[in-house]
Order: sequence, then structure tokens, then C-alpha cells
Amino acid sequence: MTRKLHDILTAGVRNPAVVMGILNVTPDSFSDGGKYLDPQAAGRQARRMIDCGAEIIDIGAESTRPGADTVPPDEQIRRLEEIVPAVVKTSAIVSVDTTSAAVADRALTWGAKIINDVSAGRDDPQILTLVAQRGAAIVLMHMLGRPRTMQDNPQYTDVTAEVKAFLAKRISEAVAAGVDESRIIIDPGIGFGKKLEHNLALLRTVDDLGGLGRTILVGPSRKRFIGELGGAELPENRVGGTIGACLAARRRGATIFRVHDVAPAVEALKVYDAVIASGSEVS
Ligand code: HH2
Repeated sequence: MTRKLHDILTAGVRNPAVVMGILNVTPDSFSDGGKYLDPQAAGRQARRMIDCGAEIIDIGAESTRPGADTVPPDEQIRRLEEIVPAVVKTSAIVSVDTTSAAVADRALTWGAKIINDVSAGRDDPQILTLVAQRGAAIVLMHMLGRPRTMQDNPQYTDVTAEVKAFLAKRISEAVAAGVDESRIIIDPGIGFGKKLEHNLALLRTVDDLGGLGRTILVGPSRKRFIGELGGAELPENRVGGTIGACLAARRRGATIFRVHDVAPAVEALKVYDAVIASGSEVS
């Protein structure tokens, strides 16, 4: 079952969790770089994720891993131009992971419904106006620093308060640019300028961000802090830890879960939601 984006964004946290499957059409993403550069392979992976229950497919053509180089808009468009229209034809909602207004413009023209901007509209402020004009949705994510240097000893006094203040400001900017508030999704940016303790604090306090009144997305999938906790060196061996992080965030009110391993995430969230829902039925 795939719900409409409007229903997902207005349903609130009591409705079933939403899984966003990750599709990186890049040569250098930290865990799946190079696997889906070929549009045929990318299409097969999108189909597999949708069959496993992903309601949103997030397609990215630029890695944001620590140390990554930026990819010019033309090259992002070249990597996306076959796969985005192909996934738009499926039942899934298409999101495009970019900080460039030129790339976002093309993606929305092809039929994408969400722009996932890890810079929260700071890299290319035109992206906010564009999203507003097209009536699209946008993910505004917190990041401290830039991908190239963001993991060089990030420091916070109160990470939750600082991320919340940042997101509140970015929401105001987006609304000032004309973005419909109900179409704004916020994300604490797990792993983006964060040490282990910061990631844990943010997952534990997702409900504080709930005070901003927006749908909350989290993206802990296969990230380094999971390796630090669970010991798995290879990102693809961090599935169990990813699920643990998703359930912790679900407990605190997250709605959308951006993951590489869709099937286990969908199953875990379904069981988790069923357990919670059963509490209101059993006397
Ligand atoms: N994480 C990554 C990329 N985009 N977008 C949002 N909203 N939230 C995230 O946590 C997030 C994101 C990094 O993961 P991945 O796409 O797997 O790797 P890479 O950036 O190397 O392509």
C-alpha cells in the first residue's frame, strides 16, 4: 500500500511509519557507491525496495559522506535523467536528494514530489522559492559545517536545543519564501557534523523537535555511529543497528525512516507500531 504524500504529511505520528528507500546513483556513496550508476540496475533496486514496502524512494546523485566532493548540477542531472522519470512511473513517491535549485527544478519537472535538501536551503536559497512555486515538499536537514570537514571534531553545548533552533529558523525561511508549512519535513541530520554522543542525544530527543509541529524524518541507516556501537566495520553489516536506531526514533515521534535495507525496516516498524497500537485495544 502506498499512501499519498499529502496523507503522509498530515496523518501525524499515530499513523503507520513510512519507509523511504535510498537509491544513490553515485560512484562514491559511503555504503552503496557505484552499485546503481547504471539506470537498469537502479531501476531494479527501486522496484525491489517498493516491493518490500518503501513508500518513498529518495534518489541522490551527489554523495554527502564526510570528505565528499561536490558534484556540478549538470552531472547530477545527467545521472538522474533516466532513473527519476522511471521511478515516477511506479507507485512510489519520488524524492530527490540535492542542494541545487537547477537539479531540483529538473527533478520536479520529471515528477518528483519531494526535494531532500541536506543544506536546508542554505546552499542555493532559490530552492525554497522553487519548491514553493511548484507546491512540492521539502526536507530541511540539520548539518554542522560542510560534508568535506563536518566530522572534524564537531562541538555543541546542547545539541538538541541547537538543532531545534536551527530547524526553527530554516522553517521560517522556507515559509517566508512561500513554502506551504504542511509540506515541510524536518530532519536532525544524523551523522552530519555529529559525534556518537550527539547522534544518541538526537535520537533520544526526537520528541523535542516534535514541538516544531512538522513531520520528522530520520536517516541513521548504516552510519558510522552504528559501527562504533555494534562493531560492524562494513556499512552493509549495520542493518540491526539501523533498525535499533529507527525504533528508538519512532518511539519519540519520527514518521519517515530513510534506509538502505527496506525489508527489515518495514517489518520492524510494522511490528513496533502493532505493539504500540495494541495497548489501546487491550483492557
Ligand atoms: N543521509 C545521507 C544522505 N542524505 N538526507 C536526509 N534527509 N537525512 C540523512 O540522514 C541523509 C540524507 C547520507 O547517507 P547516504 O545517502 O547513504 O550516503 P551518501 O551521502 O554517501 O550518498
